Amino acid sequence: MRVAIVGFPYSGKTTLFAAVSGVALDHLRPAEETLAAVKLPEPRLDVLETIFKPKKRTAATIDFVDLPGSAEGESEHAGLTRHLPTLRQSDGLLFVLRDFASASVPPHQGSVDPRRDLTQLRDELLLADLEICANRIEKLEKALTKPTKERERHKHELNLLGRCREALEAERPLSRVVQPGEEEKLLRSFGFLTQKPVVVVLNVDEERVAAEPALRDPYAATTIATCATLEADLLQVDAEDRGEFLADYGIAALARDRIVWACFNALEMLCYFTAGDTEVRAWPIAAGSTALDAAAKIHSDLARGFIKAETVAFEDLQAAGSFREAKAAGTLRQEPKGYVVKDGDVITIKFNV
Ligand SMILES: Nc1nc2c(ncn2[C@@H]2O[C@H](COP(=O)(O)OP(=O)(O)O)[C@@H](O)[C@H]2O)c(=O)[nH]1
Ligand SMILES: [Mg+2]
Repeated sequence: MRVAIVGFPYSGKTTLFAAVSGVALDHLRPAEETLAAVKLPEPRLDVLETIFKPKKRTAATIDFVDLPGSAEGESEHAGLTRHLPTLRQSDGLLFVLRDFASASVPPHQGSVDPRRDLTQLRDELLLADLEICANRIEKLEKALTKPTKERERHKHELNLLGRCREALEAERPLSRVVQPGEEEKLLRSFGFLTQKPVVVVLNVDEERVAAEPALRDPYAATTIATCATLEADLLQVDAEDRGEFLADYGIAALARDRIVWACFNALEMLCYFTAGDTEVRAWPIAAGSTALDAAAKIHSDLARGFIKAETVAFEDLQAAGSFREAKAAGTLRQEPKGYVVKDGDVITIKFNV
């Protein structure tokens, strides 16, 4: 799973990337595409650690990508266009909107206006999708003038893309048009940008970090206000001393965890766990996945020889204190291949190969 950070120059993308990834800013090269695997903050793993006392703890991760800004003399539009392939290959987008004043850092188009920037950013993505859509429609129409074996399939695709084009022309992102399942699968190879889930970060002045975001993107899963420089600075402060600083700004915690979780949730993922005395581990999986999918994620042998999934909800395991006690309490269930995994399930796959 990969989330790409998108925004206009000097909106604070690289600073936010540092705050989210924990990579110190002076180690970053803003001129290069940078990727970091960020651990999903997971208090439930702490509890599993106390129960199982394992040798190893493995958190789920999401990859975040920071893109370089426009090159010298290159327009913002051209700079963004250059990165479109990376964006298309990402599963989600994190928009950074500038909402801080700074005499030394020039804002996009000469003024701080996050609402305008959001519209412009969305327009760029809509246009990029429209271009791909139109090109493909043209090809399909041409193909349909000849009798081919794929005629029915092409007609179907043309119909869907026609709807997509209509939506894009009306400035509606494809996430609002495309049905999950078959349609979504058909369009996946295009890497449409407006089909991707979005989390918006409003990068505000330090003085306003405690306030509710002054703007909400109706098409985004979540909008979070934070101050990227403050986040990045405070991350470098020892956790014990951090509380005092946070209190000075009127906030209880860094926004970092919320941002990472917002991205994870926007991607429609959930976590199940495996637990034992060698390892406790969180496994990210797409919502709607089955016990068999969960087994396959761990190892192909587990899927091949799948017998059953011994499953207990995290809360029930916590209350019971062990698998044995959960079994005695009747909260440990035997689930078949087709069982739809729930967030927080602690699963032991029984298998035979
Ligand atoms: N005052 C203030 N400055 C910021 C904030 N976020 C980023 N900056 C500054 O804005 C400049 C551009 O930030 P950077 O993260 O490189 O932006 P990018 O071009 O979007 O990657 C840097 O000098 C940052 O220190 C913020 O929240 N408040
Ligand atoms: Mg940057």
